[in-house]
Amino acid sequence: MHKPLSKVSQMARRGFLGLAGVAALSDSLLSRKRVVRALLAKDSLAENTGSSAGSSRGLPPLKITDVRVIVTCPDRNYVLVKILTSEPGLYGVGDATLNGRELAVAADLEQHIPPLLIGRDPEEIEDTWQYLYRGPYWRGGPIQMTALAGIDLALWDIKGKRANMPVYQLLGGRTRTGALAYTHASGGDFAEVEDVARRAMKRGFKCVRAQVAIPGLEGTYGTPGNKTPEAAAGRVANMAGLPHTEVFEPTPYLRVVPRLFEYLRAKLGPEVELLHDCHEKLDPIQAARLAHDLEPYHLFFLEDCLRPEYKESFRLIREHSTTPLAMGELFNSLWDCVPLIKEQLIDYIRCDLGHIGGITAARKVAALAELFQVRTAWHGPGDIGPPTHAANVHVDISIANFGIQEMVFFPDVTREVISGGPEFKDGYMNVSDLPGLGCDVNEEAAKKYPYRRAYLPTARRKDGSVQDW
Ligand code: CS2
Ligand code: MG
Repeated sequence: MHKPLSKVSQMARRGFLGLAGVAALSDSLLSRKRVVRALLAKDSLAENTGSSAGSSRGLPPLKITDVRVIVTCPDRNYVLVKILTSEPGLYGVGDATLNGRELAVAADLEQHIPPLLIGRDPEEIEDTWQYLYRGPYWRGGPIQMTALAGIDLALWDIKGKRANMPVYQLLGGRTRTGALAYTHASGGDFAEVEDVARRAMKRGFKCVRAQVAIPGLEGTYGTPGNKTPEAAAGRVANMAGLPHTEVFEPTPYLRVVPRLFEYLRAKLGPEVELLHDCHEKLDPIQAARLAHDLEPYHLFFLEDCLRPEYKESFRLIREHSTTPLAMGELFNSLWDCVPLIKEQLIDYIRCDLGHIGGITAARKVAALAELFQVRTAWHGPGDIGPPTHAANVHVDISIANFGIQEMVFFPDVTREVISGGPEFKDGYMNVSDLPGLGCDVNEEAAKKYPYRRAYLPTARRKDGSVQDW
């Protein structure tokens, strides 16, 4: 039976419990303070070191005050990020467009990322990159890396504006007067490809990527659909915001493509640089055969012969051909690039800055590639926005191992919403000397063009089985 305590010991116990309570309370307060301090630490590493990037130039510490996501569809869907700061009028613009999954990236940028960024010092780009890449624990993948890329581009834009320098100057300054560019020449037949290529050459292009429709196959990547009922059905599917399915068979493709380049070399001569995108369609031995059969036509590079999951199989292509190889637009992580670069199984790394984590990631890929004499050929199609194209060129003109830059011309309706971006002249691309990336977004204009659901095409073999598009 429990002996009742004397008055004194009851008071002593109450005192002790009180003390213990206070200690616990202060302890939890302490730990809570510690938590809050840790949380606040996100404010900026700088504050903890007493030197922020700004303070060294007598500027007040800078904080991110808002992350705005703009989803718009002038000619096609784009997802843009605008990071606002505590300095009135100072903001950064980034691009986070992932074709066919735009809203998934927008949700990440609207729901999950802002609470992690607001209050941080936007000048701490590398720390923010590491925090957003490793912080979520679940890392990588096209959705997160596209969202991270959008943030990264906007932060480099802010740093350039605050330093009153174009981003390429922050990256070490110019290594070249411009970035050699290539554009697309696609056609329903050889003559049409020749015609489009000639027009591009007249426009100043020294390098042209050639893609041709394969007779008997409904829709081949990179070519205008032909006039068959299936093609019409495909266009209807698109209008309904559903993926259109093309049909692909390797045999006719492997027969026709070498003949296309034989034809183009005969018509266009030896000077023009020619490229081709296999678009991840072939099995290893088919890719080895194609690379071998294309050797006589001296391609600048043959792109994405294999699916990104099969890096090992590039060895087989190397064993059978000296055609230069490019790979990488489907890579979402720096680490995806390592084996192909380290073993020099490719000659051009073709990452998409918009899907691998932005400028911070790209300059690391470029640095690794330089060590193994692999050159860059960043992805530059029409379904990533002008800010990513600008970032491509800022990196291109500030690295030693630049190779070539894919480019497209954006229609006026897109330029109404997203201004700036790299310019093309006499075969080369360049960026302006405006501070930052040199792009801006017109939010009012963006509102005029609401998002429209759309998908990339898919592909199947004639036996109905799934094939890479
Ligand atoms: C292509 C792209 O330009 C290229 O190299 O691979 O156009 C690609 O098909 C699209 O970006 C897919 O979204
Ligand atoms: Mg490609």
